[in-house]
Amino acid sequence: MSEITPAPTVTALTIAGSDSSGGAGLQADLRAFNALDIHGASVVTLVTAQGTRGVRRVDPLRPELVRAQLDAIFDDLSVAAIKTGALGNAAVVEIVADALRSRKGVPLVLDPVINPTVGRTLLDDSGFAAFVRELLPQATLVAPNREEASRLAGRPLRTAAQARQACKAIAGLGAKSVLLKGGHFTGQESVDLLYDRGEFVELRAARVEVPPLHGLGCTLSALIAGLLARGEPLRAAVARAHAVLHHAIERPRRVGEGLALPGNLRMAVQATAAPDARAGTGGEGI
Ligand code: PXL
Repeated sequence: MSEITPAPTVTALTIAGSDSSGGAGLQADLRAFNALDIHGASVVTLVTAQGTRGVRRVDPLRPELVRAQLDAIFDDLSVAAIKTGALGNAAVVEIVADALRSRKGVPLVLDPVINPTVGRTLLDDSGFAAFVRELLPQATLVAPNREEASRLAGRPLRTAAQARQACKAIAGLGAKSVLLKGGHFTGQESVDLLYDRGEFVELRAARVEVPPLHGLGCTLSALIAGLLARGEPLRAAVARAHAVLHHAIERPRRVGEGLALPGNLRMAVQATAAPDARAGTGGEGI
């Protein structure tokens, strides 16, 4: 009997917290990688206890255990892109930053998770300082929401002009590009603002009447990391991830009494594929 030799599979890595409800965190990241048909590896940084009504408890893992997971992956798997989510504290941030310093060519997407929509903090103050000092300078892209951008830039963020200034300030901290997500602003449209190599690109979407959703930031940054792993250029990856997420936002799902979730991502990937790719038979559609 002849054995089938599997082809090497594109692999992305998430370094993030576990969300027991399955909506955000590494569970959302792995779902996004899977929707793009790439393999997902995961380094768990912390464990949350939460349903859809908020985070009840957060326990960071022992730093040695985070390091052991990173070593096990980097000793063996070929990782084509990395994203980080909730990191918990400075000890974990430093271990992650250390491991990533020896993987300089690999695209790195940072979701600077600090506070969940409801519940306890996911990055303490010294962890935030370590994040700015050690991880931001390594980032291909950092994708803050309004509150995170305001904290990173050290100033309030109300107007469009302030949003642009904040992007520049955050790039000044060392990130190659910045995606300021518009979901937490108000207005008829949600505008995500990408600042990349000195230029701004606006990604606009009609604000849709949906219940408050959970896991959007994780999903977006994981989609971007996944597309970068597939070799997409940054701006194309951000635009495609934005379109995929928007499709899923328009089809929310309820799994509990609290926050709802974006809809099926695999369907969103297929529905937003270029028309010629959709017509093809391979089902690639990326
Ligand atoms: O959405 C940010 C986030 C990231 N990671 C984990 C979370 C949350 C929000 O609840 O629980 C583990």
